[in-house]
Amino acid sequence: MAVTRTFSIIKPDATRRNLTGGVTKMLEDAGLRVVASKRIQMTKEQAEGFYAVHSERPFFNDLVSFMISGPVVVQVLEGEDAVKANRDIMGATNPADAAEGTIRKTYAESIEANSVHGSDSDENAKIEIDYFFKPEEIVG
Ligand code: IDP
Ligand code: MG
Repeated sequence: MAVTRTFSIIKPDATRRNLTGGVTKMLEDAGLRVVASKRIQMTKEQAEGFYAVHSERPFFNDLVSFMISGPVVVQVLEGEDAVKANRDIMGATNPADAAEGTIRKTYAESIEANSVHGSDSDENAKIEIDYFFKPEEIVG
């Protein structure tokens, strides 16, 4: 298995509840290393662009509003098969379906306010990392 990178967001419901450290600890305990991190307030345009793949979904406008409702922490994570490792520790999209010990089971408020984002493929990880980070901001 190769060491790869994935992209993570600690969402506004988690930053609001002072869970940046708690979420990051769970990521690190799962074997992922934070190689880039910044706390930002996303603009509406940034959030719409990031979630463009979901633009036809009924929850799109609410999702964009939620993602700009407070600061987020965008991160690049590195580790063995990072996309899968991150998805595994995140848990299912809906916290009601998420396994015990996952971030969403532990912290998420709802299917929308579910505390974390994680890339779903190596290809999308690269696109998402490039959307938020310059190469020199990533220090492995
Ligand atoms: P994922 O974050 O587990 O990859 P996606 O299907 O890619 O899930 O959805 C992106 C985000 O959109 C979710 O993390 C969640 O915040 C929101 N979302 C997904 N499905 C729903 C829904 O049915 N209602 C409200 N928000 C949703
Ligand atoms: Mg997704």
